[in-house]
Amino acid sequence: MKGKRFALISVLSAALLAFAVEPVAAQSTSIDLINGLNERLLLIGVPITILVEVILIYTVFKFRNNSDPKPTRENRRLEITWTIATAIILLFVGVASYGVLANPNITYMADQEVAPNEGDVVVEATAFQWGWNMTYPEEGGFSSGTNIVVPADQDVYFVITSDDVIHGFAVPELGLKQDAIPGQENVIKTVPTEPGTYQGYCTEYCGVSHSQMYFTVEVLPQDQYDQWVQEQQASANESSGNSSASGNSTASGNSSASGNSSASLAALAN
Ligand SMILES: [Cu+2]
Repeated sequence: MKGKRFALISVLSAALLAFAVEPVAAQSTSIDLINGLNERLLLIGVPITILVEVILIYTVFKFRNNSDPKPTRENRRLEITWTIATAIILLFVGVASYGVLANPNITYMADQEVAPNEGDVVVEATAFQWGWNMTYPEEGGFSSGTNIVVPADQDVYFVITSDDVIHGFAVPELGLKQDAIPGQENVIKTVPTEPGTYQGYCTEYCGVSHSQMYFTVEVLPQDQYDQWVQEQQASANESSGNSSASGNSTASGNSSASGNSSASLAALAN
């Protein structure tokens, strides 16, 4: 009797400990959805585990000296009960999982009503062997290398593709993961909620320097983000201005100079 009580108490306290762990503030809507689903599934998974383990331990102790075991007889009521209980549990798991999987912050589909609006941030992440090139097509197309900068509390879209082989785009802390496939643009969407710097990396083995394919996602308050974009655009224009100047110095003629200036005007207009 004492052993049984001890086993029960230790199983229950382990379950309590698992639930008492302080939940971390969500860093994005995507990771919030994933963690929420995980918690709901644990809420049914843990009690079932405890029930099964308690019955198992109880049975092993209770019948350990039984030299004449008898088979279980049919028990219709018990069978109906566990069939219905299992159906209800599976239904709950299915509905809860589908609710998260169908959310555009988890699975983005282009034909959904959710689409990038004016002012939404779009980052194009292009993978190659072995690195990343992050560009901002809505902001004039400047590249920020391997560092993504996005504003907090705003819809952010990542357009993920590859120049050569299949790579993987993953930022676990923000709940982001998507394949980078050559010739294909995969879009994921999220709303980062917590300013900070998050580590991203390639999750598809792609060759000898696969392990070097790191990138970062920096989440900034809106005003700091706007300032960063302006700085990037200014330095992009500066460098294109320099290249046109060097073009002039080669004395290839006035036509190339005017061509350059109209090109940079078009870039500004965009
Ligand atoms: Cu890779």
